[in-house]
Amino acid sequence: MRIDRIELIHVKLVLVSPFVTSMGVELDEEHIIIRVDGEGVTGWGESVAEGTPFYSYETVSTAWPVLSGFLIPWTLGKTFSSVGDAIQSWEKVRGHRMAKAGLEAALWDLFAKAEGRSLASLLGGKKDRVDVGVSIGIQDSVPHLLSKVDGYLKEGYQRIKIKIAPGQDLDLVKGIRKEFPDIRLQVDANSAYSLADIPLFKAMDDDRLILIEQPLGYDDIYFHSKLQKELRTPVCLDESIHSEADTLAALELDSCRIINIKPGRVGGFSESKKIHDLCLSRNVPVWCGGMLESGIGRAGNVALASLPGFTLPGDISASKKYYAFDIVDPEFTVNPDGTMTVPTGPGIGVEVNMKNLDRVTVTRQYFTA
Ligand code: OSB
Ligand code: MG
Repeated sequence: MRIDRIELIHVKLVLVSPFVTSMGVELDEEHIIIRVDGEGVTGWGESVAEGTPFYSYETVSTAWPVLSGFLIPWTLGKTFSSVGDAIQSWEKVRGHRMAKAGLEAALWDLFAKAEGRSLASLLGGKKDRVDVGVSIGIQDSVPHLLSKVDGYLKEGYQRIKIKIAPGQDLDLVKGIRKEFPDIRLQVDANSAYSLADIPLFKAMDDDRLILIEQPLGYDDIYFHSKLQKELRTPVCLDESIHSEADTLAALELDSCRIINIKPGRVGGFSESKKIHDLCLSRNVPVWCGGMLESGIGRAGNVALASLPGFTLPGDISASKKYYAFDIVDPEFTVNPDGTMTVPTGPGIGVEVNMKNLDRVTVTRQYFTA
């Protein structure tokens, strides 16, 4: 496959409601949509670097020059036999995994379409539907939170994840457990706590949480192992895991017993597969996290989650949970049984809606061989 043209599209998607976490309030989501053309086929990917360096050091304005100055020149005009072949030269760039993942995703879509196969099947997916959950931002009161939870359960979501932050944690968990004793529930702290909070987490240890996501430092593996030893509830790492090597270190140290795989955070589907395979070989459950993606990124997450080791519901929700309109047709919906159907068409299996893409575009730049 010869790569003839690559386009970067800076998009800004307005959320239907503010998303509040321990990191702050998000009103909209800026990402980079990446289009790759080769031999008459078009592939699409999404880089989940955001407008702000709060979840990750990467932003749209760091990913863009890494793509335009390094990854794109190393890819354009070249002929590759596979995605693995194309990304080999990128190892020279340290970090910048969200930049890499966006371009890699577009190449996966391109190769899958060229072979007339779905992305899910090319990645090694086995399921035709994936179990999905919802991530609920911090609400201003427990009654508000309970009504949100109730609404999402009625839509079919199989598990609820709530964001927590110091002072907005135990009351929320206890409040939900009182009203919904049996639902599948987990919490995400986005690194807002320290080991001084061990008593707080112990106080949740009887609430049958599936997991506690990223309670401590965003780059920490060691201190999470101290916390995990004090708890029966599994710790799950998100921010701290950037690679298969990080995953191995975390599992060897017993820093967590579950891994959240986000393809953007770990540098793409290739690294995601390695983490998945390692966890599967050690019977460690994984699930697919989300970064409030448009339908382009969401399609990739759904395909990845169809791999057999993804045994817990993902943060993969319906398009309408996030945005008034999606930039793909058809938009993603949740089945009444709390699953999402894995597209079977070539590549990502959904069509980019060019009119809607234009509506959310801030700037674009294209590169030709
Ligand atoms: O920590 O998982 C997270 C969104 C943006 C950045 C980080 C996180 C999240 C979410 C939302 O929790 C997941 C989603 O529904 O896309
Ligand atoms: Mg998280």
